[in-house]
Amino acid sequence: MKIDSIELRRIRLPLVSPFRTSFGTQTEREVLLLRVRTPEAEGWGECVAMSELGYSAEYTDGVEDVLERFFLPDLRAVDGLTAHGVAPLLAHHKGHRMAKAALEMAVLDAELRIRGVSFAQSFGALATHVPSGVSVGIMDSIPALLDAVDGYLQEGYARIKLKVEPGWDVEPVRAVRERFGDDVLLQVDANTAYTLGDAAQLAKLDDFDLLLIEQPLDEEDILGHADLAKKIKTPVCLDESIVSAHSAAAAIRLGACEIVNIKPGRVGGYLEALRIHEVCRAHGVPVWCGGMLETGLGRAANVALAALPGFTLPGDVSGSDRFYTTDITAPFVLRDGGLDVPTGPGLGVEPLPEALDEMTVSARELVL
Ligand code: OSB
Ligand code: MG
Repeated sequence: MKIDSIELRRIRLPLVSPFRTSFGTQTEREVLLLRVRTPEAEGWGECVAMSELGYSAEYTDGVEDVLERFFLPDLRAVDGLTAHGVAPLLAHHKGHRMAKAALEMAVLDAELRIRGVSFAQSFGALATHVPSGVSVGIMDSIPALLDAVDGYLQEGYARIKLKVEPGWDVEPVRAVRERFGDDVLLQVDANTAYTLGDAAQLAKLDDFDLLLIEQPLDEEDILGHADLAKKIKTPVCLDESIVSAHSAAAAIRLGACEIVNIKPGRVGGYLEALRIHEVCRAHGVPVWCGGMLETGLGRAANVALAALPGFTLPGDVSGSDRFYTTDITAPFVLRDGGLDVPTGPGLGVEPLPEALDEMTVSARELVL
């Protein structure tokens, strides 16, 4: 496939309500979109990097710099690029998986649109509908949290994930269990806010029959997670620590996780995400699809991934209105507690020009 140019477009979307995690509070999402233009089709990529460094070492301005300074010359030097060729082409550049993932996604979208194949088809995903979980931020009070959870349960969400941090863990979990009962699928996400010294506190969560605790310790602390797993009953799930199929295999072997949150943008792209899914399936490790407040573009691809058979737990694939009043694509709307898997070629969705323009902060074209 010949690429003529790549548009780098920054958009800004206000959040419907502040989203607080152990690493900070977001009130808006700035997203870097890539539009790969080829003679036959356009392809869209969405970068999951955030503007700041709370979740990852990558950040939006840095991604733009890496794309232009290091990846562009490689793209110019090659002709006939395919989605499967992106990772090998860029492998000599260390790290920067979020930048790589965004580029690969855009190339894959263009390629599949040309071939008339959907993301889900190309992944070998057979499910047509996937259950939706929702990630619920840290709140100012327990009543405010219970109101939020109540709203999501009324909407039909299949699973609730509570963001936790020291000082906001056992009490919110207890309150949600007391109010909504033991049947609610419930899990927590600490985004690295604890240390192994907090094991006794985290063990207090054992009473609440949680599906999992996500990334309690530092992202590099694989052995700490293995030790913690022996001290608590709640299954440990890794998010930030899983950056590749290699790291997933190592974490599983070391007993650091019983469950994996796969975020395509964090691991270098959907193709590496597929490899992680296979590694986990071979080990009998359940996986679920994480989210990074994606617009409809990234959401479409995540829903397709979540339709694979190893994704046996509901993912953070909520309706567009969980975060945004107006999405840049036709919104993903919750139906029967889940989302329909797009069936059209490529992502199966595209930005609505007016919405896209309205939210655009800047756009520039890198000519190949
Ligand atoms: O840790 O899963 C996380 C959002 C931003 C950064 C990190 C995380 C999250 C979420 C998922 O919890 C939000 C979503 O539904 O997209
Ligand atoms: Mg997480």
